[in-house]
Amino acid sequence: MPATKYRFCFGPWNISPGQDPYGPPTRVDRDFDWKLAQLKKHGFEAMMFHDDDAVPDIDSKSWPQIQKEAKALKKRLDGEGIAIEMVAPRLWFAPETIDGGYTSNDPKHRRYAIERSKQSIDIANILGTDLLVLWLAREGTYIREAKNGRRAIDQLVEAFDAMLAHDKKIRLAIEPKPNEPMDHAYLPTIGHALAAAHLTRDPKRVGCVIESAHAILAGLDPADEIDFACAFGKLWSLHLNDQNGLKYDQDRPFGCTNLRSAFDQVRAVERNGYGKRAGEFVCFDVHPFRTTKEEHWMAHLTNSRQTFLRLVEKARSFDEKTAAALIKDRDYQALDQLVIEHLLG
Ligand code: XUL
Ligand code: MN
Repeated sequence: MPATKYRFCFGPWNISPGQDPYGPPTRVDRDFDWKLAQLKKHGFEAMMFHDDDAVPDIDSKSWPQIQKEAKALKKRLDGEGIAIEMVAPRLWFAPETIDGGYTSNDPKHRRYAIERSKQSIDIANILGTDLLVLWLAREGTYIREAKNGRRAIDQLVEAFDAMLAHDKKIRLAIEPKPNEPMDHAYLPTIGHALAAAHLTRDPKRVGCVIESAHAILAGLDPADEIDFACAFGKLWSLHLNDQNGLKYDQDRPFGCTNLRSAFDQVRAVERNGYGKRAGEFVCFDVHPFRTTKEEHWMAHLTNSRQTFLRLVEKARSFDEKTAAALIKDRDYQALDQLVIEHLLG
């Protein structure tokens, strides 16, 4: 089988200006044109979009206006030869989503979340992608007594069903994350996401996005999550990054904290053939360190891409024969060192 020729992707939010909960931006934000030019210049071929990345201030605009702006964006990206990887409804900013989207305790707000998701599907259609990513940011609780966990699953499935019914071709890719902004999320792992998929009206069209940091936050191995999702044919997007332990979501450059885990993720990607099918991109959901100067603003993305490609070489040149012999001999001590020497070498 020919080797995968990987294609890379990021979202406009990944060129972030450096704000955190404790301080303002440290770089003057750049406009979309600049971000797009950077994407092309640095060897990326696709962009991810939240609905309001595609159409800013979306809630203040009419559908004809949204449609017009989405069509203009599509024309622009086609002209530049850039693919649109996915659209994701941003259901965590608006006042209507303070208590969650699909699982808000207020029925008006649940309706808002579903309507906004259907609108995102219509935008995805205009932009030419059949992938709707659902990061279920506020679908959880600060205190568990605030919501009924059983009802929350029913509400999530009801919302997924409404989206699947709205469009016969759309595929929903759930991006689980166990915590942040919530104390606990209702679909914290890939296993939960794929189990929930089976409660929907069309399980074939409900899959997932794996983000390395989110898996680590759940105490899981991102490489195992990749293998698990691929066993179901459900890995529909991939957000590679890194995370140093169980703390706030760090979105570090790929390989920054744990190069060996990054190597294992690349091996999992390679053995499952992710990246071979049309529309499959390696996305980096990474952010620059707050200290980053404007002239180094793309380094977290270009470094992640470079590390990924270097690790592809490492995965392809790994001494599989020796590894297999050591596995047969149950000499995992030597296997461990084989990996370490290979990564150091
Ligand atoms: C949040 C996160 C999001 C999604 C898209 O942690 O990863 O940026 O990838 O909504
Ligand atoms: Mn992500």
